[in-house]
Amino acid sequence: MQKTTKKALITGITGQDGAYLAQLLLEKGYEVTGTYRRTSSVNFWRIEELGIQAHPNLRLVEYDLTDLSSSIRLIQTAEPDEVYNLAAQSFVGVSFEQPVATASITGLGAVHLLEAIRIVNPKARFYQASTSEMFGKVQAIPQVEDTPFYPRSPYGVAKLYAHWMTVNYRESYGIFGSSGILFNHESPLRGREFVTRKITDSVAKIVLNKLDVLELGNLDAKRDWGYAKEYVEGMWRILQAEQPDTFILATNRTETVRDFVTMAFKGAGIDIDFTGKGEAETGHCARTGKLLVRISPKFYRPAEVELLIGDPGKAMRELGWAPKTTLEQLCQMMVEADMRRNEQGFSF
Ligand code: NDP
Ligand code: GDR
Repeated sequence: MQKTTKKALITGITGQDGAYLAQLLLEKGYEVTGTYRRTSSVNFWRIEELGIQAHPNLRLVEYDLTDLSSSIRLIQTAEPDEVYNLAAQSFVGVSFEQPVATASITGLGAVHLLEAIRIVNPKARFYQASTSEMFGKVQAIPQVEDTPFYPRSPYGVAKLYAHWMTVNYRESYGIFGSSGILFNHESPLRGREFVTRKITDSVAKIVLNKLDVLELGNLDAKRDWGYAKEYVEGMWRILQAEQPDTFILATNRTETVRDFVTMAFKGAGIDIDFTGKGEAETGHCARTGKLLVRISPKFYRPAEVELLIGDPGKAMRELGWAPKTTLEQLCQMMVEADMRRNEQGFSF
């Protein structure tokens, strides 16, 4: 592989995508500056698990996206050729509880970086982590780049603001600002509050007798789930394009949360039967009849995104990007990783 001498800045390196993207860019020869938040205890388990924490070309810096002057200093000191803005309050459920903080971090935060780029280093290329949540109450199936947006959560609204500001800086100032509208992507490094990882970690705990029952919210929601490691490669391709633009990354397959639960238990050798409807629905072991899944209203959201399915045709044609890992393979990979972690007595 031809090595580059470029410099990249990744905000949110402690998150799922930040860790995988850092790994990819380091492999390509980039000098990477990755930002993390000041917290009482550091949160480097993902970059440790990938074995890149002590990489000589990786520099970790403290940064809060809500602070404009820090954003300016960050662009000054990192001198990036490419900026990947992955930092966000990214949990949809929490955004209903913390709409103002979500607007500030997930929405305005992106503008702090765009302003810093405009003022300090207007040649830097900027990637904004946009989301299928902007389609929300979907206006077309499958969703494509020009499907009208209709966000259904404070998170989706904040991301839509950041998305349009990226387009606006592109059109107003000629900034190379691109936006990847990424559909859900998962991996063993996914945070445990998101539904796929919650399911695979709970399945592992149930098999190992560390948990009795998995409690979930809406099992009918349908998502287009892909593999995060492939999606960060798509992010990189988006910034290598000749022109700044907006691209969807998705698999064009949608399944319910219930399907993912069934798949995860199957991956651990357990067949599950569902009975009942709505809040009364339960899932039982097909062999023993033991209760394994029940519904808890606390996991329902005030407004739900019922169905997402994305058409990645534009990214396939123009960037040569394509998803490869099937949902079955992804789910199996996550179940096996969580079995291993729980057997070893730790699980992040
Ligand atoms: P994660 O939640 O795993 O990571 C988010 C990162 O943002 C973490 O490093 C977090 O730090 C950091 N962060 C949060 N608040 C701040 C702040 N105020 N200042 C600086 N950093 C902050 O998200 P993912 O890796 O899954 O997603 C990456 C991006 O892509 C996010 O913007 C997300 O909204 C977006 N996205 C994700 C999709 C997915 O399916 N994964 C799909 C579409 C878009 P800490 O570790 O300290 O919390
Ligand atoms: P999402 O992901 O909201 O799509 O946002 P999440 O995994 O949180 O929810 C997916 C669907 O599952 C339903 N659900 C539950 N969700 C959680 N978290 N916990 C539960 O117990 C549960 N039960 C049912 C939800 O209602 C929802 O319909 C993710 C994030 O990564 C965003 O940052 C990103 O932008 C989008 O994906 C694309």
